[in-house]
Amino acid sequence: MMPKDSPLESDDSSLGLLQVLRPDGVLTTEVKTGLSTTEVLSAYKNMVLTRILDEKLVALQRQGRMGTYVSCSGQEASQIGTVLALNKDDWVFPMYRDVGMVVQKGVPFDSLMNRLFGNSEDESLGRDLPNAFGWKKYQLFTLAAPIASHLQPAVGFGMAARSRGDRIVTVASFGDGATSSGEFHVSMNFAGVYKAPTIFVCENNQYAISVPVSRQTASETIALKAKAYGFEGVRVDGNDLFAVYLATREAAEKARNGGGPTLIECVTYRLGAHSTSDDWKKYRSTDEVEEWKKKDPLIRLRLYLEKSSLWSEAQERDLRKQQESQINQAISKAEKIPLPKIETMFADVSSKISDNLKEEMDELLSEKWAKIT
Ligand SMILES: Cc1ncc(C[n+]2csc(CCOP(=O)(O)OP(=O)(O)O)c2C)c(N)n1
Ligand SMILES: [Mg+2]
Repeated sequence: MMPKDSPLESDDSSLGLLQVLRPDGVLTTEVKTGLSTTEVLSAYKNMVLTRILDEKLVALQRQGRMGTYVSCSGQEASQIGTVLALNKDDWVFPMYRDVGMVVQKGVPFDSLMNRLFGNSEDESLGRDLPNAFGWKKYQLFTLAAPIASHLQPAVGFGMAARSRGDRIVTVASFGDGATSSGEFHVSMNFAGVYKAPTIFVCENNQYAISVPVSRQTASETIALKAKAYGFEGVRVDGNDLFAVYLATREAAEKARNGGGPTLIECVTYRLGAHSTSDDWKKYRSTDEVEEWKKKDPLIRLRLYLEKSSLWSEAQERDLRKQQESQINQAISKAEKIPLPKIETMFADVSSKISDNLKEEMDELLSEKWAKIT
């Protein structure tokens, strides 16, 4: 599973940590990633874009301009490295925190903004949670609020595709907290027995809201859990784009060739709060956060690019300026689009609006409710 010459702390891929790029931007080994300079630069730009966007969206929520938002800062390498290793037609079943996956999947900015604002041009007409990133045409499965409820669909979808002769893989992305759910067990077990072409990507960001991973499981690592289901678990440095990419690429190749599932534990950290609804200072120390900031996935890749003479201070400045303006324009455009009309709540539910729903719709549209619509 591991590149032969990769430096692992352990011979067991589920216990050691695969790291290719150190926090100081130096490669730990001369592993060939197979990525072109253009691909690495494009992934880096998407990581920066995701970070700027993330910070902007948290600020918008604070200003009362957007609803609840779930931040992904710190997890960009896990998210972008995963999608970078997939084929275009592979399906991703993301979790709410996966803004980086959405960006790397190529979802147009306008679609993403319309979803976050839940306006009338949002494909799901504001019915989804802002962080529910489903778009069929970009092979992104929609999310339901219960943790890990998208894992079984990811396994079933992969098996259905295989029985139709489609050589796609499915990726189920979830957090450390999700591994305590029944759905995690059922999905891993089913995938192991039926050799589903599914990659389970656990973004272990150390917390489930305020619960640290040490209270989540007594298992030595999360990757280790795969063994009990009869397949391989791999533990990677989730702040290292190259490590995530290599592990996922190998898992995808294996799944595509009938070798079954893999569990990849991306060891990472969420730099911000769980969502715009909590205060991380209540359950984490500033020292801990500062320690993780030193392992920031963006800084590490930027250092590598600069050391390789592929990037400069001036290019960074220009990129940020250009991306900030792109983000600001997309926000002001999405903010001006009106909310969906109230009657859209009743559309697309069944082929014909039933009498009782029609009655409710008429009442909502009547003068009585006019003020709140
Ligand atoms: C079944 C279920 N229980 C509880 C919740 C409330 N909840 C929302 S997010 C979350 C934490 C999940 O943590 P983790 O899986 O580590 O993902 P993270 O948010 O850290 O990325 C919880 C408990 C829920 N959505 N569904
Ligand atoms: Mg977590």
